[in-house]
Amino acid sequence: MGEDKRKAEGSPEGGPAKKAAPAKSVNPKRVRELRRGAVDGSGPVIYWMSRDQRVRDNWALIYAAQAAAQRGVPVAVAFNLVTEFLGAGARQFGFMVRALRLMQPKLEALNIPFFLLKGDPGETVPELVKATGASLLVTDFGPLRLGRQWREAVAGKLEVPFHEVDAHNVVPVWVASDKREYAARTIRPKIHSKLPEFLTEFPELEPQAAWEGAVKPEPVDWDGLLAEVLERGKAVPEVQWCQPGEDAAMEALAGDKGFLSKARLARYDEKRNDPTVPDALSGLSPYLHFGHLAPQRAAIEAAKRKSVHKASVEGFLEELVVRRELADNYCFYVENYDSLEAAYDWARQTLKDHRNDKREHVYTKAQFEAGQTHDKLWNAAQLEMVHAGKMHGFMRMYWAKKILEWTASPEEALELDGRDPNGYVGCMWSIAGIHDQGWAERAVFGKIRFMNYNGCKRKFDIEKYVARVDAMVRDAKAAAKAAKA
Ligand code: FO1
Repeated sequence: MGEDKRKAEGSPEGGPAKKAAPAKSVNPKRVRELRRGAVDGSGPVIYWMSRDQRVRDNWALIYAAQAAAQRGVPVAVAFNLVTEFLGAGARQFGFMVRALRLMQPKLEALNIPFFLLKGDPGETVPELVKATGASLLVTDFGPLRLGRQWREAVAGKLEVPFHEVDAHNVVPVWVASDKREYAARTIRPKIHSKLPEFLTEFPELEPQAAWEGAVKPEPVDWDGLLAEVLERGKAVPEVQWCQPGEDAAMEALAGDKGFLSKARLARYDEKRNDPTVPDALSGLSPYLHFGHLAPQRAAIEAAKRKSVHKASVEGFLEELVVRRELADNYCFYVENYDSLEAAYDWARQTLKDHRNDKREHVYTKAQFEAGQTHDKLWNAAQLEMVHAGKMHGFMRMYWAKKILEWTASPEEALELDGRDPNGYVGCMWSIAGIHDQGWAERAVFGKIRFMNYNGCKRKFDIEKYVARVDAMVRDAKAAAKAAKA
């Protein structure tokens, strides 16, 4: 999150390990047994990919490949496409399926067949394990409820061992801390102390033993599949500014115009809370969310530039590692992470005390969605989200705070979208004080930290931001019209 949060909690000292030593094998602390048992038999290993949709820098795939190599058996990757995922539509499914399509030949070049499954993973994954006679199922870890339910359903139907690998966090979530952490200041030293062990270079994947199983993947009709997913929630179309896949992700990180290029990294420290400077931010969120980029790769590459851009690199690593992993910690240890019940007592009490305060403005969900409030700054943030598929990090905080202010109840304000631990934590920080502290009491917000228009005005040029979004919306509409014609 933004500068305000950091100021409240003190700025990070130090940083991750300066030098990333290459790891030969996967640290066993990254792995948990979801279904126990000895791995035996000559069946292949299957990696059910879900959160970490990439070939390179993927501890779950490396683990599956190593387990296979130890016994001289082949390894395959399976991805299960669901019909519904937490309100995702054409924009998200399109991005994801396009990247899967780019990934398939990369896997095949390593002799790793790719199975695209469709439907309920609780059915399709155990069926594949059975049909291929697999001796081990591996998956990647994610803290969200839905993914956990999928894994539980799969584990309940298996007769072979099932291992989960945290391929997303630099320090595996269960190693970083064994409990819900109160705030960044409590998890930060725990993460930093474990970085020398975990922030290591990834080994490269070697070509695998040839797949000799009788069950071979069916060819994927990618065009058909894409057409199918683009029908979902098509009112929100795909975005053009962000190309899917792991190569595009590496380019966005370390390419000539990437985030770690000199000019951009130099801007990050001073300008990341100024929404009028769009490319001061990393722009890596979609790649991190879909696992096209390993946060650990981003951390390794950023750390290499620390001697030149110390403040920017430290600030980025704080967001990328400490804040991101705090979000996973929260969703992992808090059952009802998306409900007000997850707030601390002080926050619940203060919201209760102010439940009946008069709201100066109350908007419906439709008014919010269409960006039709009285506040041009808020509307611009909303329209940036709708048309560009992203919202500046600083504006996210303002956006969520105002929803708390302008809805009838905090429960209603929480009905925001989020398909990522970061999204849930962002909303819960803004509305329910998660990972924050109490502030001076005021109407509606109670002791929840307040943000207002005038505060933004002091920080950046609101007119410039609104004009930038207006121009972007005009371009996006013109492009959509041209695409239809
Ligand atoms: N993961 C899957 O394994 N299958 C899907 O069909 C799928 C769709 C999807 C759509 C939008 C989105 O934002 C993420 C999506 N994911 C999907 C990835 C998902 O974030 C992770 O699998 C989570 O870890 C599951 O809880």
